[in-house]
Amino acid sequence: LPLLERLKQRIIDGNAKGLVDDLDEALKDKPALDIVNEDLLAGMQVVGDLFGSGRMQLPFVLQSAEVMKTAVAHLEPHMEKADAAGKGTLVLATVKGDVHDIGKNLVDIIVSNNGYSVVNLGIKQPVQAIIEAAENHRADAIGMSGLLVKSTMVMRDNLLELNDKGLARRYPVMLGGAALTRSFVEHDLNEMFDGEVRYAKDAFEGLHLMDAVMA
Ligand code: B1M
Repeated sequence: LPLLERLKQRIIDGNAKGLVDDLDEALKDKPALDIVNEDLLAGMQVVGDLFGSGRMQLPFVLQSAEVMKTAVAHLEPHMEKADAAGKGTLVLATVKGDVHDIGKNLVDIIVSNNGYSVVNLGIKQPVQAIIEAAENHRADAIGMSGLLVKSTMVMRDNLLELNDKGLARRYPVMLGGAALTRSFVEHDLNEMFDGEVRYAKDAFEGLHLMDAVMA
């Protein structure tokens, strides 16, 4: 297979052997971020489709995810970074009951490479931990990620908790993850939230939302 096709296939096959050499080769002609967005994510998309249709079993999905993580970790130092740090602080977490963190970690990379501090709490985070971190770090915004359909309800409950605690106006919230839609977040959820909640379709939109919050 040609190099970039091979990288995509490595994600699908969960095959890390020779991965680093291929990535280094690809970096000669293509920016690190484009390799992630165009080639590696295309592989992950196929994995999702195969898994969703019952043609791939979970252990293989896990292997693909591991290769994806290894690849992103290798590419990360090659990504462009803004000089100015300290533009603002984002507390970021995958919500309670959800282990998916590849997308969240991409958001961390993109947002922190562009001058923000990101407090990345990890996966399966209860709302109490998210609020505590936001208060302790004097966050400018809260970001929640979740890929499961049930996580969309957890996010809704988390927003209600922010309402109850009187913190909704203090923290703008951004939500991302494959099970969400823009209209669900910006219409349905916004309606019941006392503050402002926005949807980010990808990590770049997450960055733009941070820029808007700090403007
Ligand atoms: Co899971 N899984 N999984 N899985 N998994 C999905 C989400 C699923 C859609 C697959 C499918 O059926 N087609 C399905 C959910 C179905 C549903 O809820 N209706 C599913 C399922 C069912 C499950 C389990 C329940 C399976 C089981 O145990 N029987 C289980 C759940 C465990 C749990 O959470 N409690 C499970 C487990 C796993 C693995 C552990 C094997 C692995 C995760 C490994 C890891 O993350 N460390 C995994 C994977 C890899 C997937 C798929 C295949 C790929 C997800 C991914 O990493 N995509 C996924 C299929 C899919 O999404 N199509 C699937 C790449 C990533 C970059 O994209 O996270 O969407 P994404 O992030 C994007 C945007 O969404 C956005 O930016 C990123 C791009 O720039 N974004 C944000 C995300 N968060 C954001 C936050 C922001 C802003 C933007 O601001 C805060």
